[in-house]
Amino acid sequence: MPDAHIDALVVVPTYNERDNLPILAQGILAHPGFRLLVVDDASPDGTGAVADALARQHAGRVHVLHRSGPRGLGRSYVDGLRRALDTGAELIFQMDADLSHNPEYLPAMAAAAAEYDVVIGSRYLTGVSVVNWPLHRIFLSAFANRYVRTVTGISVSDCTSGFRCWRRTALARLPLGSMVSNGYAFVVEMLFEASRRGCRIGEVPIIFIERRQGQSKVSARVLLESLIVPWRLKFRRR
Ligand SMILES: Nc1nc2c(ncn2[C@@H]2O[C@H](COP(=O)(O)OP(=O)(O)OP(=O)(O)O)[C@@H](O)[C@H]2O)c(=O)[nH]1
Ligand SMILES: [Mg+2]
Repeated sequence: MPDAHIDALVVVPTYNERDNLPILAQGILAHPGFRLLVVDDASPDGTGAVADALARQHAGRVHVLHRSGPRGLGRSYVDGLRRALDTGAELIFQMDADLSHNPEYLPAMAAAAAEYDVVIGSRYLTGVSVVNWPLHRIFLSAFANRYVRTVTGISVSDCTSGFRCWRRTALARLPLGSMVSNGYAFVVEMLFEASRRGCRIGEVPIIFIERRQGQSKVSARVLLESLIVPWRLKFRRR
């Protein structure tokens, strides 16, 4: 049964996701008690204007944060999560805009947050649940997870998943002002900080679908950062 008392805000960073965003928004807003915060990095394809139109159409349920200056997934999350905490939402979600993360999982993740401080939408809880990934991509992701777990000691089956639900109290304890990752490694850094603060980390199985439209933004630079950040975390002072 859907919980009528859910107060959740889903933070979605976007860069060139014009065609995906309206579909995602519809899926999120289908759940009572869920709001959406789009964090757009001045996308050249006009995603920001699409987000503004959604905000007008769904006043009070869709919000937009327009960023300027250096772009980045980590930077966008810092700004978006801070704004989310300011709104007073009880549950704060992170998810990708490219339809890889199905909004149908939102209620199950919210329900699990009754027992955990952070709930991860996990691809590796029951084998490997990814659709449309070539074999080399599966190996790369499996390697990345093992690498991060080994170096940092985080004991979660999917520590690189960007689909998460935070209790606001847990999120508020993270040092958002002193994170070192600008790109993709940011999700790992968040989990590391949560883990060493004693947050209870839960996982809910999801099936991950590879993006069908729009372009990946994974660059060599962001990949390199993902290799280095786990070591920085390991040797970071308490
Ligand atoms: N605001 C903002 N969002 C970004 C940036 N880079 C990526 N994103 C968003 O972050 C999410 C994940 O990016 P993707 O390009 O899908 O990365 P990925 O899922 O690892 O790669 P794919 O397999 O190609 O989908 C998407 O919603 C992107 O639009 C950025 O620099 N700024
Ligand atoms: Mg993606």
